[in-house]
Amino acid sequence: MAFKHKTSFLLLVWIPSVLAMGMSKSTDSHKSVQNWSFGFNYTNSPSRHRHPTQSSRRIIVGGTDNWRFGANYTEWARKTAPFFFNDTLVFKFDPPSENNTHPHSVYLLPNLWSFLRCDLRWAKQVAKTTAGGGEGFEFVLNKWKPYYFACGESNGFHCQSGMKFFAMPMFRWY
Ligand SMILES: *[C@@H]1O[C@H](CO)[C@@H](O)[C@H](O)[C@H]1NC(C)=O
Ligand SMILES: *[C@@H]1O[C@H](CO)[C@@H](O)[C@H](O)[C@H]1NC(C)=O
Ligand SMILES: *[C@@H]1O[C@H](CO)[C@@H](O)[C@H](O)[C@H]1NC(C)=O
Ligand SMILES: *[C@@H]1O[C@H](CO)[C@@H](O)[C@H](O)[C@H]1NC(C)=O
Ligand SMILES: *[C@@H]1O[C@H](CO)[C@@H](O)[C@H](O)[C@H]1NC(C)=O
Ligand SMILES: [Cu+2]
Repeated sequence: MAFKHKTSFLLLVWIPSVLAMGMSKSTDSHKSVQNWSFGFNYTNSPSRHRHPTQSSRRIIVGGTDNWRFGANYTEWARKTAPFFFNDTLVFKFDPPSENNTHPHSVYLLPNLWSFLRCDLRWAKQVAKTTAGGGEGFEFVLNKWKPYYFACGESNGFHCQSGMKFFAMPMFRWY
């Protein structure tokens, strides 16, 4: 059920935006300004009031929870979105130690299907279990593509328990 829900959400976002881009090409090709908002409501987005020269945001994944077992990062991402180009995601998690025998990591999953199933077979590890200490592991959203993040530990169990989220960086419109 959750699968269907997420897939239809993506279709709702992508199909209208693709159509809108195609239409603007044929009818509004004389206009130089592209509308990249894709119909999202940015009214309560904090970056709306930011000055263009202000540097990109540094976002702690999970907020005060950091990157830990038991938190639901789909929920977190829903509350935190939209993400923007060049936003830096910071994953903070304790390295393995005698007191931390179940550490975390960060993987990028290749597609929505792997993401929904927490299938790590073609995933790319971007942060080792030791990388999240101190200031944390930093990841810059510098491509226009969907990013599927997940913890890769315990053979997908952490991912299935909520340690995964999706981020699609947006263009700023100023
Ligand atoms: C862009 O599209 C959104 C949603 O369709 C609309 O609310 C907004 O006014 C548009 N902005 C411009 C500059 O056309
Ligand atoms: C956008 O969100 C704000 C705050 O939640 C709301 O007041 C406003 O009516 C919304 N605008 C549209 C076009 O949905
Ligand atoms: C993102 O950062 C890179 C490197 O600092 C910069 O060259 C690029 O212009 C930035 N892009 C946007 C859309 O801010
Ligand atoms: C592990 O916990 C014990 C007891 O709280 C503490 O004495 C010890 O220093 C901790 N070890 C590490 C590596 O943090
Ligand atoms: C996390 O929250 C989402 C959205 O509310 C929900 O669909 C999902 O089942 C939750 N995941 C877990 C592991 O509880
Ligand atoms: Cu984990």
